[in-house]
Amino acid sequence: MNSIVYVGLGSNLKDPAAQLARAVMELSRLPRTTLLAQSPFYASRPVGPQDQPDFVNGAVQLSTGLSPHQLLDHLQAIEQAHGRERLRHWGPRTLDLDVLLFGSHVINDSRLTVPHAELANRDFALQPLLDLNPELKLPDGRRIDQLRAQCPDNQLRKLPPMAGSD
Ligand code: A4P
Ligand code: MG
Repeated sequence: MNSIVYVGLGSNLKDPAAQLARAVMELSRLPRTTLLAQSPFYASRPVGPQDQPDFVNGAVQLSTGLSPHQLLDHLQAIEQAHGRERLRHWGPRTLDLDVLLFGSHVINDSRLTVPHAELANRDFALQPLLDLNPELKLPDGRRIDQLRAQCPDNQLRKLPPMAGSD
């Protein structure tokens, strides 16, 4: 049976909005997966080291028959194809793809923490989730809109839709 999954996208190098737009297309082509919806993109101040460019962030809602770890393998392959190098924790990156929510699964193993460990602290992840589903909740019942109201402010700015996207 398929699961409804939310994947967060982030980039702050090499034309970030274009990196995200390309990644959305690549996610829509994953095996056993359908792209259900795409959030607007937001510019945001970096969380972590400040000596790096602002980020562009967004999220997608997928329906997938992949397992969480199969999905992570695909996300990491897409990151690699975008020239991602793991240089510095929370440092600049051409593309970061995070599993924010995977149905109502709770996962804590060496490769995956789901819901994403920092989700509740990040407006640039919570706001796109709200855009996709205003009723969304964490597996423990906490509402995404309430977490959004309480989390630190990273000066989100909604970007205009990219030419050619809908
Ligand atoms: N991993 C564990 N759980 C997950 C998950 N739910 N989704 C593991 C994806 N991966 C998950 O990730 C390291 C490992 O996390 C992976 O090998 C996977 O097995 P990484 O992306 O290679 O490494 P990282 O940069 O050291 O850490 P991480 O945790 O991905 O960084 P974050 O938390 O994504 O933060 N500021 C703004 N405004 N916008 C941003 O998008 N992003 C970061 C990066 C920092 N500041 C930011 C933003
Ligand atoms: Mg990551």
